[in-house]
Amino acid sequence: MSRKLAFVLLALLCTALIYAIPTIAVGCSGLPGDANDDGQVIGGDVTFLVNYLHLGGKEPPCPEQADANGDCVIDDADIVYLINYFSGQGPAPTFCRQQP
Ligand SMILES: [Ca+2]
Ligand SMILES: [Ca+2]
Repeated sequence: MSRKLAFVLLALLCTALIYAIPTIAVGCSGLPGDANDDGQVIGGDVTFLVNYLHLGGKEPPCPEQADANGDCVIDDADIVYLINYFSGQGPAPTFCRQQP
């Protein structure tokens, strides 16, 4: 099993735990890649994006943070981007830089 596949499976398995713990909305953390706005950029953000994009989960509370690759769109590329970042094979998340 590849490292990336193992990471995705682990993220999916953590879904139940994440949704079992109530969260308090306190505003945006300001961290690119923090899709669930919990103040950290960790595997839970991958889980959050998988749930949002494929399983009917909640919308990102701060959409600009969920756009991890900074291309101004929230899609599967952001999931892959975060996985690459966590595995040390990609750059850190960044914000969308819209053209003027
Ligand atoms: Ca987070
Ligand atoms: Ca994106």
